[in-house]
Amino acid sequence: MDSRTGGRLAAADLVVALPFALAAEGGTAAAEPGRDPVVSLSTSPQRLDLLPRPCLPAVLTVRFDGRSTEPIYPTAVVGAEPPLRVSDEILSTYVPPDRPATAPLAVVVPADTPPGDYAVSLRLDRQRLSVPVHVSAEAEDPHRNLALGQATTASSTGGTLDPCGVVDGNRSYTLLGYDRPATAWADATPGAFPDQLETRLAKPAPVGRVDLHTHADARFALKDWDVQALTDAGWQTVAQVRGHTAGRYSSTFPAVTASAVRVVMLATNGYAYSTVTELEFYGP
Ligand SMILES: [Ca+2]
Repeated sequence: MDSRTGGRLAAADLVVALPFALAAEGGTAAAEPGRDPVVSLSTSPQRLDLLPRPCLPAVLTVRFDGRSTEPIYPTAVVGAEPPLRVSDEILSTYVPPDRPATAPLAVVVPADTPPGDYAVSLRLDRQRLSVPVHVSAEAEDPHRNLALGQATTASSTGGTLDPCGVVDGNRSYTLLGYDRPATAWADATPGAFPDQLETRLAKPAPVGRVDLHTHADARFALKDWDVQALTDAGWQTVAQVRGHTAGRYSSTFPAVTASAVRVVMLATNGYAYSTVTELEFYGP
C-alpha cells in the first residue's frame, strides 16, 4: 500500500472534537470558519424526494474533494433520522491529491415511514453536512402495483442477485451491472424445489390479481407455482399455476385483504433454477 503519511494528518484532524454550530442547508458541508478543511464533503443529489419503498433505496453519491498535496484517507460518520436507514454508518475512502473520490450511500425508507421531512447527516473533521430527505405518501391509485418497492425476501438467492429485483418495476432480465442491481431473481438451490419469494405489503390491502413475470425464454422459465396470501386467517392459497411456458402469467382470484403475498415455486420447464423478473400485486 501507499504511504499513509497523509492519512495520519487527516486522522489527527478527525479526533479533534469541537462543537458544531453550523449546518449546511443543501449538499455542501459547513466548516468551521477561518480554516480550510483538508477534505470537503458534498453529495449528489443535494436533496432526496422519496416514497416509502424499502426495496428501492435511493443512492446518494458522497464526494470527497481533497485539498492536500498528499493522499488522504478520510472517514465520514453517517447518520439517518429514524426511521430512515443508511447502508453505511462509516464511509472511508482514499482521496488522491489530484482528483476527488466518491462513495455510494444507500438511503432506505421503511414502508411505515410517515410522510414528512427527514435528513441524512454526514460528519467529517469539522464539517457537518445535512441532506434533506422528503418522504411523500404513495398516491391513492386503485390501479397501483402494491408490490412495487416493498420488502421482499427469498428462500435462497443466487450469486449477486437480490430479491428486491422482483419489485423494482423493471420486468426485464438483466443480471449484469456491478454498479447497478440486477432486475431479476433466481434461487441458489439448483434442481431443488420448492423455492419461495415473499413480499410484505406496506399495509394490509385487498389483492385480487398477482402477475408473475418469469424468463421470456421458455428454456429458463418457471412452469408451476402457487400464489399464497397472508390474511387474518393465516396463509391461504389463492391461485395455482400449472404448465406455464414463458413470460408473464396473471392470476386473478376473489380479492382477499393481504398483509403479504408469497409465491411457492414448484417446477421449471427444465432449467435448474427458478427465475422471476417481476412480481406485481393489484387490487380487485
Ligand atoms: Ca425486476
